[in-house]
Amino acid sequence: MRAIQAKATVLLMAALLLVGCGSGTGSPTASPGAGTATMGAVTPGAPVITIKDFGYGAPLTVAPGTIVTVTNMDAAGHTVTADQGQAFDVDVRGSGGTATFTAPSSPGSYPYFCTYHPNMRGTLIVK
Ligand SMILES: [Cu+2]
Repeated sequence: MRAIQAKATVLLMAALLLVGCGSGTGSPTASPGAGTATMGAVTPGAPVITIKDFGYGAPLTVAPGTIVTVTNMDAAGHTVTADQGQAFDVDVRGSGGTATFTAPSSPGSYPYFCTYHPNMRGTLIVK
């Protein structure tokens, strides 16, 4: 009888340990998730143009005067240069380089290109 009870106790403790480990692994995973959600709420204020494979991606729509961050995932350097006027013009180093510029204050559609690779074209929409 005692041997069976001891076994049962060991099994119970093992089960508790497993549960403890399970919840221990679960909660740290949940906490960063909540943190990411909080950061996600901040992200809309910091729009990003990601340059990849010599492309700017889909047109980005921002409010007038917004600070736009440009991230360049290519090895080559690129620029984000407005077609007209000097609305914006930034040089972004390759391999994860970043730069920021301020979106124009007047609403409109602002096509831009890369001065190194003029076939690269994108559009910033301000409204
Ligand atoms: Cu380029």
